[in-house]
Amino acid sequence: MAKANPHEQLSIAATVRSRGLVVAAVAVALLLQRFGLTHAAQVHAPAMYGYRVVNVYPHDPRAYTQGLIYLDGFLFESTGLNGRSTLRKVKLETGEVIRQVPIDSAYFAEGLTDWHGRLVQLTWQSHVGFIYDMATLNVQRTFTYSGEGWGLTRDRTRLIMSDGSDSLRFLDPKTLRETGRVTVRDGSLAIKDLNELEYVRDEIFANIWHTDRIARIAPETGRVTGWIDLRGLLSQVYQLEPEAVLNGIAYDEVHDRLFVTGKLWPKLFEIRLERRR
Ligand SMILES: [Ca+2]
Repeated sequence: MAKANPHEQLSIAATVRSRGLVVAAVAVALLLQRFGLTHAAQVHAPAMYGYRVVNVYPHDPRAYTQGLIYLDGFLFESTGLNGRSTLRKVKLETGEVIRQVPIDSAYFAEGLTDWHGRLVQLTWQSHVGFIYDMATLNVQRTFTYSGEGWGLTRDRTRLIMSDGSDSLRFLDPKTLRETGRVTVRDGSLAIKDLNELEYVRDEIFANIWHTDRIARIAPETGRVTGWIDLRGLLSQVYQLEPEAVLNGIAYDEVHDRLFVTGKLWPKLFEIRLERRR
């Protein structure tokens, strides 16, 4: 083996030190970049949720569910299709329809929510909504709005409405006039086809039409904070009809129970969300 002279040894040592510094600098840069990206991803990426079934209840398989809420032991449900649209009061445990109001075949009923002893119901393309007395289910009055009516829910001061687009509108509960709107985004991606809605502990839950997914949305910004994946909830045997899709979310605020069903589904599920990431 040839022995390197002192100059060569110094040169080799300098090269090694120099390469070492470059490698260290690159490593630090990569780490910083990776940490930065990961940190950014953690801040912006929605959380993912699966589910666990807690209870299963009967649901009328002829009910083309377009609006669903829970209040004091009962579900209130709005069903769609022209000539088959209804407003109904349903006993949760048995699925028994306690009271039902048929809706003129000119209308295709859609979203439903409650407001201080009243029920508010949208229609799809008629630009007309109905307000009912919750105790009797008698119509008290109607109101109008522009565009299509899809889902409806409320927070403590406003009604919140979807119209099939990527927007959620806020309505004054007394005048039914629009007071503002947000656009729903997952990162930079617009989320359209927002359908049945439910306000759940300071978030808006929205069924995405023709999917088994529910978006969790921050009301003030429209940002999607989480996705709930409900695939496999109902056997596909019951979903041969292409429109028999997930569409119905109701929340029991008193007992923290979350219910979901779909159009023409024979079952209604109480579920618990399970965080995946
Ligand atoms: Ca609902």
